[in-house]
Amino acid sequence: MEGYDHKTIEEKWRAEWEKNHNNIAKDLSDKKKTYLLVEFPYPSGEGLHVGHVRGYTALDVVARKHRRQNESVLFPIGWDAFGLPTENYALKTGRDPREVTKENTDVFRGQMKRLGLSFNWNHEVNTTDPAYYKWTQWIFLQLHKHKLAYKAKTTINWCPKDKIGLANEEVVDGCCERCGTLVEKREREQWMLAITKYAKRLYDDLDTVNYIERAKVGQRNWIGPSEGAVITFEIRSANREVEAPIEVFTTRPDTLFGATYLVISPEHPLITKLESRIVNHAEVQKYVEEAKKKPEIERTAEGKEKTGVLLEGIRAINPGNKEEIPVFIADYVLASYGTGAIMAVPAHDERDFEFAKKYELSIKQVIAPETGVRRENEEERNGGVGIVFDPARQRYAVGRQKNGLARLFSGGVDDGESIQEGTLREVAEESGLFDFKHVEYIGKTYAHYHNSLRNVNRLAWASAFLVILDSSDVKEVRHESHEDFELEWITGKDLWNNLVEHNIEGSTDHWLWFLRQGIGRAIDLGYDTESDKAFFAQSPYTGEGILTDSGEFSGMKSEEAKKKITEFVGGEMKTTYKLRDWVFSRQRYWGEPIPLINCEKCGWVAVPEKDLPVTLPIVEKYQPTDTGDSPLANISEWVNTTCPTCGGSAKRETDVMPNWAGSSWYYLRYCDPTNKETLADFEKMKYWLPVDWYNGGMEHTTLHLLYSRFWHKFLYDIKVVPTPEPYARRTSHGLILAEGGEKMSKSKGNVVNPDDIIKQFGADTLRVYEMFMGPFDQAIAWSTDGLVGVRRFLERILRMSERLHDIPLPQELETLLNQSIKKVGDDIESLRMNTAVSQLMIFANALQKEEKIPKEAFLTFILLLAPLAPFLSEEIWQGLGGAMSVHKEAWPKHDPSKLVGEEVTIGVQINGKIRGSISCPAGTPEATVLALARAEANVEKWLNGKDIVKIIYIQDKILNVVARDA
Ligand code: ANZ
Ligand code: ZN
Repeated sequence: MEGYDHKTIEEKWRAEWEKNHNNIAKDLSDKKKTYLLVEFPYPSGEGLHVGHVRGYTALDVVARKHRRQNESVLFPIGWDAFGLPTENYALKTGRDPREVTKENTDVFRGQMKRLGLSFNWNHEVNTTDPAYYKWTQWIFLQLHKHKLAYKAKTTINWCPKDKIGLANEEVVDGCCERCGTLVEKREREQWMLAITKYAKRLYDDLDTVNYIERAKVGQRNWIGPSEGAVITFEIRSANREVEAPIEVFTTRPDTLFGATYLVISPEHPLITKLESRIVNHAEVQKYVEEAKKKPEIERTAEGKEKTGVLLEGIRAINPGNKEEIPVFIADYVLASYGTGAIMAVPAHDERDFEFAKKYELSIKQVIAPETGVRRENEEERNGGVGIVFDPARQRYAVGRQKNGLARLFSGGVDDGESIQEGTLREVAEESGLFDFKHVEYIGKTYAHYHNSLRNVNRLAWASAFLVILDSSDVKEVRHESHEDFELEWITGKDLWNNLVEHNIEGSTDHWLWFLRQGIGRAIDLGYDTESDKAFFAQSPYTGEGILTDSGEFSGMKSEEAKKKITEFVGGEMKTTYKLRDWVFSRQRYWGEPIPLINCEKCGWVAVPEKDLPVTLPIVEKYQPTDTGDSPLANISEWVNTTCPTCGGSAKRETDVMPNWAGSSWYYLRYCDPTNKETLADFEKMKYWLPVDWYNGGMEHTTLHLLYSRFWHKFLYDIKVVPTPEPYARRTSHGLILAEGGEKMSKSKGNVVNPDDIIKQFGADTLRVYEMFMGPFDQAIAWSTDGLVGVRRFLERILRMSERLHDIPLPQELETLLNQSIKKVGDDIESLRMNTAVSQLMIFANALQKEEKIPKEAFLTFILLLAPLAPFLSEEIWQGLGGAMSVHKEAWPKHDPSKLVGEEVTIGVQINGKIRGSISCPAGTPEATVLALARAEANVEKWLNGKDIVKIIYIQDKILNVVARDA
């Protein structure tokens, strides 16, 4: 470490910059603006962690570069300071959370400055500052005014330990996200925000923004649009009177004719409405009570045994075929989705199938899978096949052809026969078997195949029957001339394997489908005791296909039938969303008070805007209440107030806002953090918005982004903000794991504290190391070796600065210099910080090899290094006579005519397959080649979301990547 006294260097320049180098973002300047945003931290008692440093440093590098491109840059920071840990800590120690927050933010601020983060400190905000949350409350009042905030009785997730209502997203696997306690259900009046009213726009407008794909996917899934139909079923009671109808939501209206029962959720209002008609009401009521206690995920969990109760005394009419069908309640149907009621189609839906099996309800196939591939000159016909089983032998009867194929006995239908009659006749003629004990229809397919005996292509409506033999006696066999096969007995699995072997272009797909179902049924009936139960199981066909048994719609493609059937029954096509309204109440102290007053006469009345903010009362002591009310409920001087409308006595709302509130709009306040008249001046917002680049953790890409986009769109609608979207671009950094790859956690004692690293190695080393450690969007393990390597690199740079000569740039360095300018610049813009650093290392190595290091080139190197290692760069720059400051020097420009050295083409293999190739200068290092390869969509497609296990790079020739699912 000798020679590189990072402590002195960093302290000196930090003080110097504070004096002369304050980053002041100039509003409304003529310059091009760039608004760079990082997620503001929750100022916990633990201080910054190295994960913060990764995201903040990256955008700090970007900010420093853009300032030097003569742009007006806004790069603000602040504190998302309401929240449970502070509240709990304050509760435990009996201290005021304001004081605790102040201490914590002071620590964070100091750390950020030591890191050399060039935030615009004059734009700092704090969500717990009444001058800030005045406007959070103001936005809430606008939402309330526009009927987007409403109070509703909901079952909430209740954490009995934290005594707090949790939003769905704060419940992880049925437990409280914070403390891990099993979450209970409670009924409560809660303030809700109607985010669902914005579902479509939040979904559609994702097409207009540049977010990393994972963020878009996360949001799309969370919003979860589902296209379907709402269809009304008439309800009749026992005396055939018509009762209130039931509306169902279905994504498969094409399966209507297969709806053999209805299911309504236990919370459905119809249960109360029809109380007098439901004969077994007591039993039903008991089921309802139990269902209410269960969390949603448990109710809908896959593989969980379905339960339900038949509503005796009422029936529904299927509007497709007018058949009367039973109605159940079952907890697998959720009240909060669609219409809270479904038409059950057990032949085509997994959950309905399971339920129907259990309660022995009828299962009716109405969609036939289309199997095989379409061929030329297909002959159409209807036919049936028999899956013929002899229980005594435990074998299936097949016809063994000369070519080795085992075929099922099958044939066409003659005039006047039903399919079943025709099939059984063919079975008897072809096999000689006749002594049938049990015959059952299995299903239908629409099959393209080649009949090898007749050598014709066929398109057939094929039906399958399970035929159980009473005896295997045979009568005379009547083969037609082309039919050349022998009766043979074979196990189910052998038959399956034989058909698979001869399955050319899906020719036997329909038979395979029949076998699964038919043998599954034989097992169910107890006849086949040897076949593999798990393998041959009846299952619903959930795909698309051709309609069958559906009246006039039979023969239609399911896709087309969706609309047609919906129209036919007077239903309505509708998109439903998984997104739920946002539960906005928290029963806590340390949050923004909800600015509403409840008056007995006037109801809920908004606090007049002039009276904002409604500040949190300062109290000696506050405790969560046992009733589940907020601690504020105990502070009567605060709670009791007068009604703004009638002047009568009234009470304040004691719930506070959730953590998400302050962070939903902080980027607006940054534009104008001290404005007293409005949340931010419109002209200033017009200048700065939208945020050009927002970086934050992967874990916030769904909810936080969605919530703030919702508020933003609302504010846009009421003309408070100038743009329809808040963030033009969103990137995310991956986690930093502990050395060895585990998650960092206090309990494991493997947390790396940035303060320690700064002390021992310096902030510059920490910054450059975190940028160099790996691809920015991926999780990466901390490595002390890597850190030490970076420190040595910086030491070398310092030593090189003592060996400079005023000599012209040698020819061979010219290309590298221009390439480095271009590459470092490009990489910073695309957040490939690791390859930017490796390019700097290559450049430095080349300079170092020169006997005399050319000063000009070295200074250019320092200009490129400056955003990454701001302290050391300043030290060297000024030491060499540069002006104050290196951070005000123009960003270097490359000469495009001097870029090309020798170019090579490198093949990219992923898991042994060539997936693309890239061109780059000869000698490009592995990390850069990998980054370039990943920039190719075709390559990235195979790596996206995967972990890279191994890289083998043959210089200038081929890059081999071994990856596996993360
Ligand atoms: C009949 C049907 C037939 C269905 C079929 C599916 C397959 P997604 O895709 O997730 O939106 N459903 C509707 N409301 C429900 C509720 N409140 N609770 C539980 N299930 C509900 O799912 C839509 C499908 O889930 C709907 O389409 C409905 O079942 C069921 F072959 O209707 B379907
Ligand atoms: Zn009143």
